[in-house]
Amino acid sequence: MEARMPGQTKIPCVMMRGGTSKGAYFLARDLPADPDARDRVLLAVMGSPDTRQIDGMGGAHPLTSKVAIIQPSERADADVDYLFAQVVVNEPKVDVSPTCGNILAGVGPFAIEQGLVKPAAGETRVRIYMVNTKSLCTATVKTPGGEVSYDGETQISGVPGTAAPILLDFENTAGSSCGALLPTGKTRDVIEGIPVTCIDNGMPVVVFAAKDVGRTGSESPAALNADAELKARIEAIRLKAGPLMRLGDVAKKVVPKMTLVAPPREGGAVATRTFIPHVCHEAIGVLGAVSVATACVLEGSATAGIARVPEGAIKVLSVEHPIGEFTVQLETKRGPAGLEIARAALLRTARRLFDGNVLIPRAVWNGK
Ligand code: NQM
Repeated sequence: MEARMPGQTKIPCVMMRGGTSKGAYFLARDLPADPDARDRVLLAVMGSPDTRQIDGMGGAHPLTSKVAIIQPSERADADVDYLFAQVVVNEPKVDVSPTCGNILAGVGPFAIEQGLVKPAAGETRVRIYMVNTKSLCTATVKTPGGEVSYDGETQISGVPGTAAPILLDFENTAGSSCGALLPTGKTRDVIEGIPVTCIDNGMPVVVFAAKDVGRTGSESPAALNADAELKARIEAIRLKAGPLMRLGDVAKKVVPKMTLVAPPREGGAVATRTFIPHVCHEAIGVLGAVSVATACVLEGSATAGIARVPEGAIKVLSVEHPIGEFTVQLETKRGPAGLEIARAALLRTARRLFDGNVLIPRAVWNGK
């Protein structure tokens, strides 16, 4: 429970790096139960709305303005429930429509260290119910001697050094937010004159060829962020794609994400540049990468003639992005409606960075 400070309410909080993102992790019981009050508190935690988030903990970028809310699960197939919240940097908005696979990487260690999951000797499997998308992930966390270990030899693009691997194993992510893997019913649509694949294998993404919008797909995120003409064009496609993807009006939502694809340059399966959705990602999101990799394996998608797809039922695809690559393993099978994705697995790392309390001005929440 929260304690009082003169003029402020104190909330237990852990800051973690999860994959290539960073955020505040809370136990659900420490936050207001009412969603409106909770969102006001989360805006105050991060210091939004403000481009610099100077009066809060946020890092002034979508990838460092994220929140995980964890509680023991009442489901038989899960240990903990994980609700993700994207705190928008420069608007008074908190979006719980998507999940986040990077912040997810910290959920297993957090659940063990907060005593919600009993660690095993060696490694501990934490079954996580992702509340936003109503889907399941099993995280395997290194726990030598029954304690979370963050040390290890796994390197992921976008994070300096190496750390202990956290295996994320996703089941049935197809249609997580949109109700179907291909929510428009087609592998390829044309929106605003551009051939696109609207796909949701854990994250709603609109995939289209960089060359179709007059770009190479090798531009830097800084160049793309400065490209007002491209951003306006992408937003026009996104606003039309939202209702077609059964997401309704997406003007105030952070989904779908928008991914430009180009032929691989580093020996991978495909090169990408992803808008999330108004800022270009320095890398690519976890479930964003799973959805893009899935588009690559579907015949006739917007990646046809661009992506290099390996043979076999288990496909390992290296999704190239501005600062490296993201390896996704997809287990495919033939179903009545064509190729289906049974499972997606990938490796991330995480680290507990700070363990303490955040302080919320009394005017925002008086702790009741
Ligand atoms: O797609 C960024 C990130 C993400 C989300 C975004 C993510 C995912 O890099 O699962 O990880 O797409 O907004 O954290």
